[in-house]
Amino acid sequence: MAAVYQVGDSAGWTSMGQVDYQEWAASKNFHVGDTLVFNYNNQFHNVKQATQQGFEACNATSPIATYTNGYDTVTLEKLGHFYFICGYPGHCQAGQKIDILVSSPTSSLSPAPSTQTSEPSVASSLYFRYNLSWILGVLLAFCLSGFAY
Ligand SMILES: [Cu+2]
Repeated sequence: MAAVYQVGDSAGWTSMGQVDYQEWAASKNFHVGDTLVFNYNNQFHNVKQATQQGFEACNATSPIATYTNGYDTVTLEKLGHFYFICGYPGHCQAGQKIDILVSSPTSSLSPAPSTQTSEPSVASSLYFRYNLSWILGVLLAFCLSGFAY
């Protein structure tokens, strides 16, 4: 299933320092076919897809692609790193840069078995509790009927 991610969530694509884009990217699992949305005021920002060198040096002079609409969608069409920086002076240096790592779906499958194994144990404990209350109910009924006679 392809996902759509708004970069920086509600803060969007900004240089004001509210968003740690490395932390934001690290909290996600990006896959081929997912879409990034860069939401920003295009009077103050833009989006430049950069090389690794351009990303590290905050150099936007030879971008792979440039987006300036203010509501730009970028589809992650292949595995590997996608580097984006803001081309306005000082913004990349202020932290308006993001390294998106697109990984293969197999790497995201490893955490899945742990959640699957935890679910039946919850279900069985609920089943056990239900059974226990039923047994207690029967015992109580026996006691009460014993008193009645
Ligand atoms: Cu900017």
